[in-house]
Amino acid sequence: MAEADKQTVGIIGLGYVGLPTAIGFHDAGFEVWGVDISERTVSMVRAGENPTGDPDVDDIVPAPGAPRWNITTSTAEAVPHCDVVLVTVPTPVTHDLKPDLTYVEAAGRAVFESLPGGTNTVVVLESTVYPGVTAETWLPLLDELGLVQGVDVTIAYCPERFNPGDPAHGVRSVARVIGCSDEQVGASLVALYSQLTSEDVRYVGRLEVAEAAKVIENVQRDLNIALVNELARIFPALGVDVEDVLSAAATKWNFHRYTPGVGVGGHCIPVDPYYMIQRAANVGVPANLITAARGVNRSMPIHVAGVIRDLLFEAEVPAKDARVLLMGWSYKAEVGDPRETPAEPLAEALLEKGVKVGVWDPHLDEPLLDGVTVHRVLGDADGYDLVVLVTAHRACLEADWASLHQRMRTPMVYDGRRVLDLDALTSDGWKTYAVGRP
Ligand code: SAJ
Repeated sequence: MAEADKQTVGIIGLGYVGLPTAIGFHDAGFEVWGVDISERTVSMVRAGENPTGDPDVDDIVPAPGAPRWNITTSTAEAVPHCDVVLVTVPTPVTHDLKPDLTYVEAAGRAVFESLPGGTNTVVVLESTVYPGVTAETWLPLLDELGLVQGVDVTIAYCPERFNPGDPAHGVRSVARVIGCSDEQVGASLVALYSQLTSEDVRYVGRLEVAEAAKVIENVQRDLNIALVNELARIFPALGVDVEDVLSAAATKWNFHRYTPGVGVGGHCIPVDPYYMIQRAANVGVPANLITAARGVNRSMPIHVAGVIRDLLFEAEVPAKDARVLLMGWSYKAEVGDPRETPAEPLAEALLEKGVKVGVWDPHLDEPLLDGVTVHRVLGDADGYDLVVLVTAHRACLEADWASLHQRMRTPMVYDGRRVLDLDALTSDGWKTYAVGRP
């Protein structure tokens, strides 16, 4: 492989992870070939625009005609130019919560079919998968295409560790781990990624070690969130606010503070545990704790819908006449990403009870769910009985709550993320409720 700083890097998939990665390598001085199957994505990126929902990417897409910046829909065009090809395609779960590896397979096939042969091009999977997927999915393709590892191609795994909406942890400032069966290629990838990020880059041995590290990073996060969500259902029944308990516990040096909420969304945390569950099932080892944590987190939107129904009943607002406004729809603050958002099952549960549901999310303007009224501006939302804070966007916290109060039919607010100043809202005349609060 050429010296790290003289290499040409290909990125397959220009989404939330791939585009910032392509930009990061371009900023680091590399020749970059970015590939996406979407004409819309390619034309927007070529025009210097940001096709992702992550506002941190808004102003960093290279301008049209920038040197060393080649964007195309054709893998076959890009790959022959590349010393290293990074694959950053989605790895969602199917409707029955099984890992969907079709994108990984299709992207791998397109790359391997485009290899010139004899160049030992390094192909790195960055998408989150369970241990064993890279080898199981890609090695059969090499055999099928008559490609020889170490001669035509070497495969590796370097999990993306990207936190949308968090500029402090962008691709140029996160630690990385690299798995590869060939130690020398592993070392060369350490040199390559060390020019992308200022943080630690480490060769960790086999593909499976790096694959597993990424999955359990997110499994651990899901378990920790599930714990506080379970506590958020226990402590109100004891007449205690869970936030008081967690804040007190967090004074201990090694207590990790998480926040209960209306649910766990996104394309990482609620998805990756199913990869671990599936892998454990493949080898006949139970993953009871990981499975139970998923159950707790998936139950939160339904739990909150039940609490809201009870609050409306206590306020003598009949469910069939009730109107509830969801503040926020995106799975996470400061990004416009509806994937796996708990807002959806929450809205569905309320609609099933006959409640009319509206939503205002300043980061999202696409139609969100049949039957939900979308307010482009908060000022259009009036006549509601209860507001649910679903996503802690700054715009939600800083909204004009006083004028919203005037427009409410019944001024009730439910803080689904424990980020509102409930005392201030109470003194402003709101009836305030929150997840985990008695
Ligand atoms: N959430 C809670 N309580 C918490 C933390 C999160 O309910 O205490 C909810 C969020 O509201 C959201 C979901 O969980 O709905 C996921 O939140 P997240 O902060 O984990 O955000 P993600 O999904 O963008 O996670 C990304 C991941 N990054 C990568 O996969 C590279 C994850 O591995 C990171 O740990 C996470 O960012 C982060 O913030 O560090």
